[in-house]
Amino acid sequence: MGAGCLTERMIKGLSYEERFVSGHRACAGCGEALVVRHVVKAAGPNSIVVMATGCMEVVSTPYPETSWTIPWIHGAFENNSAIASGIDAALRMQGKRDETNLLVFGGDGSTFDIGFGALSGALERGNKFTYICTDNEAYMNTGVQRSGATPFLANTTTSPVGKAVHGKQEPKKPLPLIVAAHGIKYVATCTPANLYDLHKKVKKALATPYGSFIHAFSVCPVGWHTKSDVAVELSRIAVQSRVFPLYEIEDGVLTFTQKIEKEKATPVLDYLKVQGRFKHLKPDEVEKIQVYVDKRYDFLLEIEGKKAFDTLF
Ligand SMILES: Cc1ncc(C[n+]2csc(CCOP(=O)(O)OP(=O)(O)O)c2C)c(N)n1
Ligand SMILES: [Mg+2]
Repeated sequence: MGAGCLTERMIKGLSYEERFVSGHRACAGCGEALVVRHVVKAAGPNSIVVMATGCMEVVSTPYPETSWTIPWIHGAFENNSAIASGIDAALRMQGKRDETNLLVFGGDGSTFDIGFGALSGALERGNKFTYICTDNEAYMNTGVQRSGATPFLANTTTSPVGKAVHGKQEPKKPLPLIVAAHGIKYVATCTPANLYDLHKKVKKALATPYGSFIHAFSVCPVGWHTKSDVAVELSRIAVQSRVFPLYEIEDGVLTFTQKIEKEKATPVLDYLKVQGRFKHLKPDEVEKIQVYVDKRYDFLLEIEGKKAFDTLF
């Protein structure tokens, strides 16, 4: 590694220290593991991780081994955020709240669906932690079942492609916006292709009083039926095609951190065509997805720069 590279990393504050270390059993090319690794890298040493059931929990803690060099606790889907609320309260009692980062990880199944009640309650109560949803758009650990995060028309084992049904019939739940509507001060999206952006957002989230939320795009080569070397490139295409917009919502105001003009956007087809979960799509279905992606992006453009969400704290 050249000195120039080292200098750039140091200037931008990217550390070499690992807290989610190698030797875990994530599949080759797992985007979710990349996100987890960088989030805890950005967080720093005084961090506690609460992690729901899912791929990341399973691959990183096969008893008696662990890939974690910082305190880590496993929560069920339903009580992940409740455990974090308890740790938040305990840290306050101990007078250690300000010096400790509390990170909560959940997959999309955990966050969009099963653990949403506990997350919503904790946000409403004003508990302080940074929740990171690693979204690989299905229940991957149990064999690729659809979740509230699975995109429209994607093939999963419970939204299969047949004559009557052509993949998932429902659109993806707009979770970051639903979370922002709780009135918390910081919500952001990130991908592992935009590392400095990811690091900056994690640091901002952790500095936020009360709850904060990060939605992380997490490629799954197994469930998405892609090659195992595409996680970073596909994350980049997701942003460029406006499938996964990069933004922050600070104090209720949305700002794009990378705005993609319609004329310069990559066609959504470029994003879909490298993934086997979309290989059944007919041209009119691709067009439907394109229209849908544009509509969702237009909505974000409409609320950009405005106080679109009340902040309660
Ligand atoms: C209440 C409950 N229902 C179902 C399961 C079985 N289960 C274990 S892991 C998993 C999938 C988790 O999906 P997600 O949260 O998206 O994480 P991923 O594995 O995709 O990273 C499921 C359904 C469980 N452990 N608890
Ligand atoms: Mg998942």
